[in-house]
Amino acid sequence: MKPIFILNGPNLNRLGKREPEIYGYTTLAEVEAMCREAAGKRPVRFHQSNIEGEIINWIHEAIDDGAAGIIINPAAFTFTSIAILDALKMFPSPIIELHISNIHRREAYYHHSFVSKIATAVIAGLGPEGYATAIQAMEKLIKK
Ligand code: CA2
Repeated sequence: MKPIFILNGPNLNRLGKREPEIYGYTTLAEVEAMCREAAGKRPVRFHQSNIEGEIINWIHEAIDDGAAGIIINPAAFTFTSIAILDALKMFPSPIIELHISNIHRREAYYHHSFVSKIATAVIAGLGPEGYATAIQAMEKLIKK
């Protein structure tokens, strides 16, 4: 069974330790465990980096390994990175852009996503549980 990649951008390694009123108390390790449980038999490659190039390299890996889908929370790179957008354009299978918070309720600089230009679907505002929702939605997209 082909894997899904779950990619997380800068500062998300600090999840659960800062601004819990926005992001909740769940840590990224707990999010990863939740994802593996939600995915069942589907292999999950779960990564986080504060470095843009590492995220791009994992997107290339997903392309080369024929991944079934990518769920990506690009964090601040959402609003800045044409390089991540370009890498995602080369991925032929479903892409879900995910945000823990509802970025559209926040400051204006969180409103324009480059990644949304290529994403199959966008999930925002469901808190850390949004990752499990994204995995369920991804399975449906893969079966289409
Ligand atoms: O809501 C999200 O998932 C975000 O992608 C998180 C990003 C933010 O730049 C996006 O606008 C929305 C950044 C997360 C900041 O990292 C934190 C980590 C732990 C606790 C608080 C913030």
